[in-house]
Amino acid sequence: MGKLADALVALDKNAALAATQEALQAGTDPLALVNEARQGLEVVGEKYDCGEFFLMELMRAAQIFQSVAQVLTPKIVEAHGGVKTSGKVVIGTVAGDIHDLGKNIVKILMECRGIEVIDLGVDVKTERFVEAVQKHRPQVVGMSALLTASVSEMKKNIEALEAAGLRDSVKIAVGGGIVGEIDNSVLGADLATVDANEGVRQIEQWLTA
Ligand code: B12
Repeated sequence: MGKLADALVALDKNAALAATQEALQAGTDPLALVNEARQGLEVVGEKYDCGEFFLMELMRAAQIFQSVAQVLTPKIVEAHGGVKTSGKVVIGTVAGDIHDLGKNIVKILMECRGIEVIDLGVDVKTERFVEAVQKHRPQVVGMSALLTASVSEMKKNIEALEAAGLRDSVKIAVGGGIVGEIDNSVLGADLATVDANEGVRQIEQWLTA
């Protein structure tokens, strides 16, 4: 792991910000730093899982990530904002799940490339996804999920879109930690990824096809 990931695991905000600045000055792509920070948070999660860290530490790590993301946001816009794609995406973290750090990065990345993003926030119930698709008529629906329990919510949302006759009008992209641990054929999404850049590249292809 790099210095940024190490600093996150050490819950050291100053070291995380210093490592971020140092890497940016050395020309590192800001999205590579998001990935590195994500790796650090995975270790934080493992420490929480095995009882070495508690909720307090999880929250501290999330705060540090947010401070780092504040520094990275303008750099992401600078480095990845060149292309202008038109289209609309509805995105949200599924019901019962309040993790949004990853979703917010995906949102920034889409917005800086000209995509209109309707962000439903966190803990988004199935009906709200369906209503938003009916109201805004997006080409793409994005769902973020990090909890094991969220897998069934994603499935439920896709089935509800199908039942409402809306499934064929949208492409569905799912992301977030738990997505890396499941077989997408269970969900039937058009794309499942834990890489924001890959996700947004595919979404752009859909929007320009
Ligand atoms: C930070 C964190 C928190 C923070 C969240 C702050 C916030 N505003 O999001 C806080 C402290 C609030 C929190 C709370 C909880 N957490 Co938590 N948390 C984490 C942690 C450490 C990091 C998650 C994270 O933000 N990663 C960084 C981001 C950038 O990564 P990402 O979300 O994967 O996003 C990237 C990609 O996936 C992709 N992406 C994301 N979304 C989308 C969407 C689309 C469409 C696309 C294309 C791509 C995409 O792009 C992003 C950038 O590359 C994880 C550990 C882990 N392994 O993930 C645990 C973890 C997810 N949490 C866990 C748990 C258990 C909880 C709590 C239940 C704890 C508790 N007892 O209260 C609560 C849940 C509350 C709830 N109802 O949701 C468990 C989940 C276990 C499970 N499998 O169910 C984990 C895995 C920790 C662990 N190992 O035990 N948590």
